Amino acid sequence: MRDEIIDLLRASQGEPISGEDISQRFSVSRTAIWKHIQALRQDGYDIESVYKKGYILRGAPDLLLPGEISARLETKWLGRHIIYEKSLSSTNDLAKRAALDGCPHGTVVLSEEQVTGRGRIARGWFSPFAAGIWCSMVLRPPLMPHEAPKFTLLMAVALTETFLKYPGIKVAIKWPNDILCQGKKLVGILTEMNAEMQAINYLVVGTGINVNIKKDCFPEDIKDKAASLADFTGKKIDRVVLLATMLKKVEELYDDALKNGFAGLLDKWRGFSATLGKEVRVIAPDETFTGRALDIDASGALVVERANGARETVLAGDVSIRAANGDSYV
Ligand code: BT5
Repeated sequence: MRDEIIDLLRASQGEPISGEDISQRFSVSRTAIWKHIQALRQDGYDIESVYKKGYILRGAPDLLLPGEISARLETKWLGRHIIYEKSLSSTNDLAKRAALDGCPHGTVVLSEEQVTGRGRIARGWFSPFAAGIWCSMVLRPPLMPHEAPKFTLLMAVALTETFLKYPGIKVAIKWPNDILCQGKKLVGILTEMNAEMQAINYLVVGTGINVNIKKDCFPEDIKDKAASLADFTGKKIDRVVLLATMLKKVEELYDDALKNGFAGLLDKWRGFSATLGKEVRVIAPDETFTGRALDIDASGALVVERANGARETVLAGDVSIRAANGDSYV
């Protein structure tokens, strides 16, 4: 009901609507409407009461409230079911529980902050309140488990295409799961899977986007290598609009990949890559070596040529790229 009240106030575009009109519209008492208005104010909506005229919506809170997102969402299935919390341990953890409980394909889990946000291999992810998009999507593609890594690439391409709409942001994708702007990490992606030998049960694709985190708010250990989108646009970014745009893009790429295959997506990824053609240091689970990143193969694995000409196919690991002055890997 609260989302509907907000929709109604928004549609009236600054003209007051009386409590009486709203109560008739929803067939509830005026007291019930008053209580809903109070709760909406608690959520941060700026709702003015004009004596003897009614309520006017003056502003929405800077939060990823499901009603705000739905009002802007143009997707068919992605984000049509949203689980929203103000604070969580990790959106990926809640998404996995929701997936096990049978939540629909395309469910999106959002939290304004994560207390123990996760990177890969038990690393942390800094996720301060209302300053980023900490989001996990539950996807149930009818595919084999070895296809799962491609969804990390899909997410990276979707975000890169979304960011192109923001002037000043020129991003590149670092294999396998980072998006960088001027060498600083803006986005990290964590894809987790529940599968049987022959089929994916579900994927949880977790995405952390630094949107409006102030430079001096990053913790000491990452402040030199992390950045926010707002650092490059020079002004605060509307997270609701960004999220709705990104979900539309992810849905488009997902539907296309499932219908036509991943080749087109991999080509787009190659075009956005910060890694290909560069001297890289690969820290794979079993060894560390250097070489030149040549390509990604059809499975999304990185192909690296060592100095002796031997080619390695890297399925998982960290990659650092040799700095332009050749001194170090960053
Ligand atoms: C990642 O891991 O980059 C995957 C991050 C995924 C985060 C999302 S948020 C929503 C969902 N719920 C979760 O709990 N996780 C996902 P990795 O490549 O392992 O990088 C982790 C490293 O990035 C850390 O060890 C830090 O050095 C650095 N880091 C941590 N927080 C950061 C931030 N906000 N911005 C940039 N770098 C960060």
